[in-house]
Amino acid sequence: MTTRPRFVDLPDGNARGVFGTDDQLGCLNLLTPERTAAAAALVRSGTVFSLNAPIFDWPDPNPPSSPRKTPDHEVFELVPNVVLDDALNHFYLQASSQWDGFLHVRDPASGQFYNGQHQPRIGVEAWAERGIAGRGVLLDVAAWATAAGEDWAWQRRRPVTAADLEACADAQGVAIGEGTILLIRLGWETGYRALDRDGRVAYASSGQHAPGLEASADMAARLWDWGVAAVAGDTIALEAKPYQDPMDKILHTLLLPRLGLPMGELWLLDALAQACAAEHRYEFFLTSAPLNVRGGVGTPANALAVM
Ligand code: UVW
Repeated sequence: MTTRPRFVDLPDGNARGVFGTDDQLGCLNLLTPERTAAAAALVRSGTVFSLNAPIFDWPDPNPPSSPRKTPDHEVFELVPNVVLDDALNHFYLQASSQWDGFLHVRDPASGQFYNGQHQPRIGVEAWAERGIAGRGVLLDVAAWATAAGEDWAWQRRRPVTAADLEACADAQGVAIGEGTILLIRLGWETGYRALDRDGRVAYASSGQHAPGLEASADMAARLWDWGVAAVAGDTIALEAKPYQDPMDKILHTLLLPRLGLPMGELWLLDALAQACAAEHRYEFFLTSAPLNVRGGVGTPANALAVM
């Protein structure tokens, strides 16, 4: 691969054409076969961490503003008394642990999806046909901030800056090189698990405040210049919620249509974070198999980390 431009050299922070005029993989192109092979060498104990929450009840309920219907799982007999079959009704691809695909957000300034795509033509099938595998790095921002004496709260808006990410990586002794799949733990899983049903309903109707990545050119620049191939976290939006900027300034816009950087949300990261802390090792082999849905806007992550 030829040298990528630095963020400062991208016109309007837009990477259109950097990976080819017809490209629909964006920063996933940084997961080269050489890097994936090197990442496989990170497997030592062979312990596998599934990073996927249940499809139907994480989070539950979805926010009242969401048009998502209540899902249900139908099991039926295909051959009486012998063969069962099943179906997921109201299966929302962006409920639960997921990737936001490039058709999730248009750039409000240009009306274009990633790489100048005007019409929603190619979706997550492009990622599914390729598959995602490479070096994962976890930044446990919640643990880092708490250790630094901050009063961290999983249900309070707290923008995490590029400088925070750098300091957290330094404290953990991990480098984020080109082709890293970056996981950001914000402590959301722990907090949400502890809520009872009434607490979850109250949280859903109160705007789902959460810490998350800062929506700024500085953050977009840090992720791009590091060479992050994809970035995911444990909260609902990955970026701090509620959004405070107009739609052309939210991180979703800066990353998806402009940089072609996949964003993952609602990933389960607690068990992996515990293992990383115990081993003082924050890098691992990571795989994700997006669903092959033609024109898919998002997809379950189907992500595994292997230590
Ligand atoms: C937006 O609301 C923009 O994104 P998501 O549904 O991924 O949080």
